[in-house]
Amino acid sequence: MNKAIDPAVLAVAQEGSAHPHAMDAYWMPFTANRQFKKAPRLLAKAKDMHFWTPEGRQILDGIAGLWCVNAGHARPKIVEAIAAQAAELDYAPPFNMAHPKAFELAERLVQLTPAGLDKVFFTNSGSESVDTALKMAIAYHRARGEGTRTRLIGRERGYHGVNFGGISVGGIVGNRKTFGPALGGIDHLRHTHDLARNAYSRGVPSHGAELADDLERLVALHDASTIAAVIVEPVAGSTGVLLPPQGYLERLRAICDKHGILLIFDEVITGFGRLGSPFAAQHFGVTPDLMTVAKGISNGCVPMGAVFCKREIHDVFMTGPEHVIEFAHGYTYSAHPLACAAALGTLDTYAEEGLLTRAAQMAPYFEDALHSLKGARHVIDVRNIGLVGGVELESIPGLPGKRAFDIFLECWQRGVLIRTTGDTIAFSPPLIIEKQHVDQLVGTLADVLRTAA
Ligand code: PXG
Repeated sequence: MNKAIDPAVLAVAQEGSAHPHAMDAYWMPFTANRQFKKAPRLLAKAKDMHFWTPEGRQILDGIAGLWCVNAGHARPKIVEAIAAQAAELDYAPPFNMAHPKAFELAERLVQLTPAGLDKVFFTNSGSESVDTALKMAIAYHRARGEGTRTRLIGRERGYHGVNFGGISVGGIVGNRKTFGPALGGIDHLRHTHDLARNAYSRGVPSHGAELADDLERLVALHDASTIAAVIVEPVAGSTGVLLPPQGYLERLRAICDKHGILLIFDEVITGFGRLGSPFAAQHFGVTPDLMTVAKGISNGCVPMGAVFCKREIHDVFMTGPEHVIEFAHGYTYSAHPLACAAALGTLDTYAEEGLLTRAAQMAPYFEDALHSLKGARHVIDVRNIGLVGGVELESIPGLPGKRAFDIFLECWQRGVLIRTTGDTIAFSPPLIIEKQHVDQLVGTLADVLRTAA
């Protein structure tokens, strides 16, 4: 049937672009769309520690984009690598085929991981890495003859992305409210956030290692023979910068070992230098069996994620007939050439500038600056580790999240980009940050808090 063509559509088709200010079509992710479109915050350009708006206003990036631009914006090695790759080999199918940079990147990556984590499977996001790791864990147990081990254990207040596996092991009440029960056969450890005992800890808090014993409770309830894996963020980022109590991760590791349960660290935020070591596993001296990453692997420039696993886990899959696909999983864009090029440029930049350990040098200054906010209006806790900071505010009764979001808007007006989660303000700046940037980030927040409702 012929439909009359809308003249506006025709104009777009002929001119090749929509009206530059049209905002109707784009349904924005994790955004209050109607509020945003009434007062848009647009970013037009970025370099090193800064964004610029289309009007040319400079914004200091206090959150590395979204916890991902660890080397800072528009770094030359990365930009050049992506451009050259796009011209040379834009795409290569990753199933039954490969391109050289995928192997080169994998070899480079496993030199950075804790000893033993020397196999890597590529994905395109943190959410995909999480679902990949969960599937790998279940398939591993089945391949070694323990097919009853299918249960997955997450933790309250955990964030593991937005896919069905990730929201199932995650501990976000809104996901269960909105999207239904998701996967069955899941249980959760208690979260470790304890303001009464641990407020204003510098670095990891002293109290709460015993919360790892919650895993023993779940083993007693479900039996170890039904449990495949436990997944936790070594430091929970997007649910409010929650640090592991001293000794907690060690205890979790020991209980997993005792019961043959795989331990998965979700290092999507903590990976690639955020805490001052390449990975949180090294920072805490606890090695998981599987480790999920994304974000900083490619400096946020081209989407990429990965799952690292122990050689023993990988090898269990490599036992059947050689012509059979060992792990029936993967994505059209796994090890995409542009992502591999971006990641190689990123690793070069990290290495040349010592960025994977730079957070350790900057941490004391960052910690002192953040803790100067103790006593500021509305502040009820300050948390920090490496180059991650959390400033928790007392909520406005009945309006959770509103106080922090209003402060986010005011900081934006004053040229500083922060992130809020509930009523916690999060900092996670590019690892190239200098002291004067720390002063500006914390100073702006201190000024805004003075007059905040
Ligand atoms: N695991 C963890 C620990 C994450 O932090 C994901 C998985 C999912 O990654 P993708 O690439 O699928 O988004 C994340 C993502 C925030 C915020 O506001 C944090 C994330 C994503 C969006 C917002 O702190 N982390």
